[in-house]
Formats: sequence, structure tokens, C-alpha cells
Amino acid sequence: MIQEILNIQYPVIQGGMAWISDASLAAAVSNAGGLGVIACGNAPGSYVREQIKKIRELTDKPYGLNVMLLSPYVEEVALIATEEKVPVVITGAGDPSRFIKAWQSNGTKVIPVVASVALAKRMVRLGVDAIIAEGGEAGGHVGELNTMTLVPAVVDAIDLPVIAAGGIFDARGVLASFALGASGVQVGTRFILAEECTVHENYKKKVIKAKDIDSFVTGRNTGHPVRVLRNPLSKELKKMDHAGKTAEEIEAFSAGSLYRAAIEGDLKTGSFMAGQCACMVDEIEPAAKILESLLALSEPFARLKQQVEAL
Ligand code: TUI
Repeated sequence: MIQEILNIQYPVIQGGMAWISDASLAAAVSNAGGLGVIACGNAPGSYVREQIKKIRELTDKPYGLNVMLLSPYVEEVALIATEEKVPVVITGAGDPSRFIKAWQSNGTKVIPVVASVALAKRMVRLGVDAIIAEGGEAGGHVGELNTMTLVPAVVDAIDLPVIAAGGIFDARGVLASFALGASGVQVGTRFILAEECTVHENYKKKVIKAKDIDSFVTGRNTGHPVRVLRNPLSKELKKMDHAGKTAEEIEAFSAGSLYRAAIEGDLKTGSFMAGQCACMVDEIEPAAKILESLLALSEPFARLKQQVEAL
């Protein structure tokens, strides 16, 4: 069971969100019985050390560190994760093979996020502790497959607990994830609206206001697909992608844009990464309440039972 592996009460992991999920949000989720996760994103080691120090003051429960493998600081961040013996490392946006042994030698549990069956199988051979299968409904960097296909495909291919991610925001999604064979869920976007989430108010407002078609993927052609909310920056990025601009040109244009959105609240040139479910979440609540509502399984379960019995 994933709760036993991670030493947590509920099978809910808060998704690592760069410049959004800091020690404040992560501690609130861990204190409520889930696994709170500090995102490293593109931040330097000094930021990561500071956040680890903070979370240790805020909780004595296990927490995770999300290591983003495309970060220019990935080597120093990976080393800090080892030195600080963080309870759980979750990796994203690449292949973490070269770091796994060092982390595990210090007792850290390692859970890579994968977007394909091939990477999931490679990770299993390297001895990771569980796998997060993240579908394209998720915010930020995404793969090709969606959750409905990716999760059962990974569940069938490997013999480790699989955590479903991408598009999960309430108890219906949690129940659906279990139906697909997952042992737990990772939830990102909904936790942006947690009271304890310190992201700029404009970011929360963007998520609250988002309609169904306001979340789309830019950069599919250039090989850096990222799901974001509609604004002047994302519209321009979509245009550049269609116009066949190079990865370098797009990278130069969008450098620092997630920081501008999350920390400065820059509505025009910020990158507001969020999942498709931004259109389904609109309430600011304590993280503990969010966890409670994710786990309120009896209502969707009763509805499902009724539907099955009517067959
Ligand atoms: O990592 C994420 N989502 C992210 S990271 C991020 S920060 C960022 N900032 C600027 C540009 C790009 C990103 C924002 N959102 N999710 C986990 C995830 N990992 N989703 C998909 C993958 C993935 C994709 C391909 C993991 C491995 C992979 O394999 C590559 C390989 O080497 O096989």
C-alpha cells in the first residue's frame, strides 16, 4: 500500500508545482495526512535548502521534494536531496536514472513521474518505490497520452503501486483512478486554491475564472509541450509554435514566465500553468478540507453502484 511505503495516512500526493507549492502548502497537506510536496522547478539550490528548513519547522510528517529534471540546477538540487535525506523524491520532465541510487542509499523513497509505459518499465528495473502516471490533462509539462489510457497501461505493465495524475480534482476522479487500477492519486491544480498556498492572488483568480477551453497545450511542435491557461503570453506561444519557431526562440521568449505568473502575478507575460480541471475548481479552502473532499468517496460510489445495479 502506498500509505505504508510513504508512511502517510491517505493515498493523496499534492503535485509539485514550481514557484507554487512551497513549504507552506506542502506542510499543510502533510499535516492533513497526505504527502505535501515542495517543487524545485528551475530554482537554485539555495531556495531548495531554505524550503526544506522551513518545512521541518512546520511539520514532523513525511514530505516530498519534486525534482524537475530539465532544471539548469538539477545536479545541485539532486545532491541537496541526498544530503538532506528528504523522505520522498518525486521526479518530473525527464529520466532520473542517474540519481536514483544516491537517493535510495540515504533511505529516500523515489517516485518518478512518467508519461509512457517504456519509462515506467525502465524505472521499475532501477528499483524505484512507486510510479506516478501523469496524463495530458495535467498542468505544465505533459506527455502524449491522457490519464484514461496511460494509467491502466502502466498498471498492466508493471508490478509496483501506480499513482494516477492528471485531471483529478474531486472524489469522482479519485474513485475513477482506483477503478483504473491506481493505488493513489496526485492532485495539483486544486491545491493552487488552498488557503495555505502562497502563490500570487492573480494566479488563484485565473484558476477560479478558467472555463473549460481556457486550458490548452503550447509547444507541441517544438517538443516542449506545456499546458497553460489562456492569456496574452500563451496565445503568443501558441502562434510561435504554429509558425514553426525553434525551441530556442520559444525558450528565450518564455524564460522566467512561470516565476512572473506565480510570484509577481503578471497577467500579460506570466505563464499560468494549470490542468484542464481549472474549469472545475473555484473555492479557496484549507488544504485539509480539500483532502477531505477528495476522500469523500461514498457519494460517487453510491451513484456508481446504482448505475451498475441498473444494468
Ligand atoms: O514535470 C511535470 N510538469 C511540469 S515541470 C514544470 S517546470 C517547467 N518550466 C518550464 C518549462 C517546462 C517545465 C511544469 N510542469 N510533470 C511531470 C511529467 N513528467 N509529465 C510528463 C513527464 C515526463 C515526460 C517525458 C517524464 C519523463 C519523460 O521522459 C523523457 C525521457 O527521457 O524518457
